[in-house]
Amino acid sequence: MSELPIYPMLIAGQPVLAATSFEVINPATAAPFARAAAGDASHVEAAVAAARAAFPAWAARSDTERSRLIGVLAEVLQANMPELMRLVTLETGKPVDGLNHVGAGMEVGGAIAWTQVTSQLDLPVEVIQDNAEARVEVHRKPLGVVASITPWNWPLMIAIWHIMPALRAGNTVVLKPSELTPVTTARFVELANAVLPPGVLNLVMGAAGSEVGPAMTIHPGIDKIVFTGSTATGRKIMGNAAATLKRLTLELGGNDAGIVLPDVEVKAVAPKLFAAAFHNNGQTCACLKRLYVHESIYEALCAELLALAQAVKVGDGLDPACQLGPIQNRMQLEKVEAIAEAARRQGGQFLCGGERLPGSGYFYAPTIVAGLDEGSQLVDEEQFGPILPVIRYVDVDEVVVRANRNSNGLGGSIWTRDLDRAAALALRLECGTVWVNEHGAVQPDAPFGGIKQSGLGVEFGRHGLAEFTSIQTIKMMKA
Ligand code: TXE
Repeated sequence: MSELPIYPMLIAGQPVLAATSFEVINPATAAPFARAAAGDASHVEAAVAAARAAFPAWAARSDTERSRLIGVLAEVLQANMPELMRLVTLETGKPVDGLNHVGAGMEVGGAIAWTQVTSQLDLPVEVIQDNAEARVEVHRKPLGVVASITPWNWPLMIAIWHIMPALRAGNTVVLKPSELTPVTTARFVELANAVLPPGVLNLVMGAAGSEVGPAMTIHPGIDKIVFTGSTATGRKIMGNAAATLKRLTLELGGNDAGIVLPDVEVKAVAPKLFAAAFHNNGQTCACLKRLYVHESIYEALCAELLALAQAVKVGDGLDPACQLGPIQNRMQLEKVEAIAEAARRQGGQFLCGGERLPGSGYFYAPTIVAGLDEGSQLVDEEQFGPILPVIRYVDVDEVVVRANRNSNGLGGSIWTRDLDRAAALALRLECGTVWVNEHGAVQPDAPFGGIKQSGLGVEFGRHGLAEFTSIQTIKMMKA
């Protein structure tokens, strides 16, 4: 029997083990470092029952009280930051600090910041009409039980993005982390349950291919699903949710284009572009994934990006000097390899990388590919890994059309010193967020979400909070 620690589920305030458990792999070594309880549909039943039982009292609490408790959760995260950061690095491979400071510290620090900001948000009653005849008020009410299903790239931060607005609005939650990264989430839910009433925040876990996720998406006791992950799984969830008309927020894949205009200072923008594409090894939904560069600066910018890729230190994230860790899992490593092979076949010129790095972990060299256009897999599909296509363009108006010719619509960016021109171009990009002279920087008070096949709805800020509520209109006739 393994001596690895087993992380339990948490249902109705109690730790729950299952008949079996599954291994959690450290991608820097490809060896297991922990196990997690392998739940099944019966655990989903129990967790939903607990969340339903806890819902009326939680919804009835005052806004001030819920806001206060969420503020306490931010303090709990802060107090346990070193332990949580270590767990993030062990299960995701993310370096402690990381390229451009995007690492485990940012993951836990971001979780704290989002919790603090969400604790301060509110959705006051809106008065539409108030005259001698009538008063019309619009109230925001919690939905009931929210199911959160999270991915492996930012497991703690994305769980926080889901949970905090759901709780703030008065819902109770059943959370299922990715089978690849359940540990930090399990530890956080344990800590949070010392603060929250039993049943308000429940955790179920399932091994790869388990029935847990699908059981949540069809359960009649769940009112809403908030999901971050692949477009393919998002479609399945939407299909399953149709039978009970569950509310949905889906944050799915992206294939974000960055468009670099000829007026930039190449040396100044190159490090920002490199970090936007390669932080967390490209495994972030809003990483820069297609880089369009004007022909007049194409060679110069490629040379700068190459120098940056050659200087970056890749290794075990526990080594504080490392800027990039391993790819998070074997499946993703193999997917990146397959995309690199396709890029080779399709005529891509590899400026660097294009191969695994030595060692037992899932390490892959930062890879830059020139000379490809739309019609190649690396440009058309989300790579979600450390391999960036740099695409030449001639005409700015034409490149906007090319960038938009993609089924994804999460983010995009324009790089120029001419902010008026950037503002006009931004409006023409078909995506949920446009950044100018940066890429991928989300913040807890600004809405973020995808259009087209990148998702449904938004997260963060008041717009995101509203998605965890239903509207009730009350019309009172005075005469
Ligand atoms: O994601 P899945 P995977 C992309 C990335 C990657 C691809 C596949 O391109 O290569 O997705 O990764 C749960 N009902 N992104 O397979 O399947 C699953 O257990 C309910 C982009 O890891 O989407 C996990 O908790 N739940 C992305 C979660 O869904 C189901 C981040 C995500 O897994 C389910 C991650 C089902 N039928 C990967 N099947 C981003 N946008 O940031 C799986 N799950």
